[in-house]
Amino acid sequence: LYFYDRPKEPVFFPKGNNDVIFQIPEDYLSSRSKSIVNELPSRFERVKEEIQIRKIELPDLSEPMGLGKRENFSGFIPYHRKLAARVIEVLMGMRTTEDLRSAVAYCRENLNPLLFIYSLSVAMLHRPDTRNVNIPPLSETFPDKFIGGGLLNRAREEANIFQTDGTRVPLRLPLDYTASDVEEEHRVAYFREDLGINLHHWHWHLVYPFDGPDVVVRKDRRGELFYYMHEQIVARYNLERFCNKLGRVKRLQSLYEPIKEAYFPKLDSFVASRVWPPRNSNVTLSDVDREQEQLKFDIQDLERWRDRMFDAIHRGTVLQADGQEMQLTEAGGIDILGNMMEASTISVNQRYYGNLHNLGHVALALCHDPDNRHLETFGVMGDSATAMRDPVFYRWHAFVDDVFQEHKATLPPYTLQQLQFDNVNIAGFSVQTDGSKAANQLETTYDQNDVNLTRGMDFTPRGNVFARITHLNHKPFTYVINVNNKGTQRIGTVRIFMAPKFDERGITLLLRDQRLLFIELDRFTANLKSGNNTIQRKSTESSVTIPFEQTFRDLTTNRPTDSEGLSRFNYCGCGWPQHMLIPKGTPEGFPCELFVMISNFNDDEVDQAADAETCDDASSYCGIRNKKYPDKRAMGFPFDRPPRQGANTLADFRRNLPNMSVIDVKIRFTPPSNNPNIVD
Ligand code: CUO
Repeated sequence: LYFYDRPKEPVFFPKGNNDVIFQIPEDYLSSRSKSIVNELPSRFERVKEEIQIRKIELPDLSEPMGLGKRENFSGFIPYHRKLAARVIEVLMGMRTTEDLRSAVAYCRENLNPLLFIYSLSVAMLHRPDTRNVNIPPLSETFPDKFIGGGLLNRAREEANIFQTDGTRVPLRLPLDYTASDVEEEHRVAYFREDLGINLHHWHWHLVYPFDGPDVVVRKDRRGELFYYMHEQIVARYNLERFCNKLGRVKRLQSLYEPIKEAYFPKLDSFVASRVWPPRNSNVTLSDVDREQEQLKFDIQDLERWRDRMFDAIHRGTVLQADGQEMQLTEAGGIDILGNMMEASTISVNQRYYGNLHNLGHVALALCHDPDNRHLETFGVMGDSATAMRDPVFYRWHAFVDDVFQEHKATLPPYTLQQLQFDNVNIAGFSVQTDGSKAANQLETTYDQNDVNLTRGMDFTPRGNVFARITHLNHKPFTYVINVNNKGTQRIGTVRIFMAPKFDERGITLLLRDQRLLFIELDRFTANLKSGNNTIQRKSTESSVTIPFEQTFRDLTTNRPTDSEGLSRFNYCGCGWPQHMLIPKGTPEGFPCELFVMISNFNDDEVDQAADAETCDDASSYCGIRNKKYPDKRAMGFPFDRPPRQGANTLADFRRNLPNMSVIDVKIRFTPPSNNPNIVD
């Protein structure tokens, strides 16, 4: 984990607050390091621990070393992906942990720091000897990707200011710093720029990298999860938009039209030593031709790939590289399309179906300098850690989702038989916010919490520096579900979703549209004994989210560990942040419908070895580490397909299905002015 500390510095600099140093073989050092390593006696003064790095025979890494240390790195760029895949392959191939440590020391010293951290993280997540080690959140390693508004410069300037108890005053990051309210898109900036949401997205793409050895890329239903996780992001964004009197996000349909939405990220980039480039209003996309990143493609290529995907969807088959057709089946079609769209290296026929989603990110990220004439690097859309900040991310993913929905519309609607659970009736359903008198009311507000910047930045004198972040949050709540089981004891899967009741004009939503706005809140199994059952489930237990503490506290260093230094808890970094589970709502109470369904676990169960290695805090959007996705049904079931004939509304949909229930809920937002805990 010390390798994650201040990744821009030479590897032999002191690490952590304990001033640990690595003793590195001379041969591993870059020429720059060799010239200074012996001239820095001060680095030894405070040293408490030395870690010896053994020299080993290393495979050739000259290709990845070709990416300059001060250049930018993007997983969306095929050339960069190839470089990372090579590093991942080398790190995955190290036979022992000691060899791995040696290879990592070499890489850390000689590779571009962004490429290094990305590749190291993917390898750590996938190697049997390191996958239970919690990698530090990227916000600590590279706070510059998450915290803007000049706060990091202030942190440096104020590093000498201490309070009487010896700690530093946390630096407040204002909630509003990227635009003014003249820009209506800014109303949902609290969502787009949320630290936890961006960390989730970065982590998701680490768990599901585009390229690398098979064990890293080839995962159960990864294409489907690419579709589902991003579909949920768009749905969640639309809910936030409704709460802020904005219409649904418009898909980026025509790639030649000016893009109305501008974005000025105001993030400083430590590595490229410049700010992230902004995008003005009404910019159009251009063909990309940049030698630096070995990028050359036309906007027309994107359109051609899109048309070919639509063609495959309408024909129901895809063309494989060998010319054979492959069926887009009811169960597996979406997975094929997800891999094809993304595109990962397991795409069925990348030569023909191309690299639509990734290169869309790249075209958008480089629209300010498509031929590199200004020597500018890419914008936030080019990095999975920053892409969700930009309004155009959602327009692009609304387009991507539209392609998937075209496929979903070709599938037969679920029949009553597929939706029912014999003799299981939901007799009562409610939700109760802790400490609130009102029933079926969810309560949100802004909160403040701290993020430690010390791992990513060097401060003199030493000691923690915190950024105080203002973010949306909700009060914990509990679902109460009364279930009457007229049959024998059985197991059910409880599925909880929420959607707005009305559209942006205040008209009751038809299920055809509402189904695309349902956000998953939880999914869990429940034992149903014969007779009456009361199920109580807390919001903090959600299968969608990771615990709050994971976003805002440095768990990797403050957590009890076993004798090998491994975490005793099974937190996994991937997961929607708990504090963003519930949309913002409105002061008067934003009306939603809360839906619960219990399906027969016999139909949902997935065959898999019940070994101890799980990391399933947030399996709904992230799957389970090294295991199959834990639910056999299509992701998003029962709303992933258009409803059956005649089921125009949610009420029609659940008619004759007593294993479902719907209640009206309100999301009430308390503005920060009424919250004494918030200081701006
Ligand atoms: Cu996650 Cu477009 O895939 O960003």
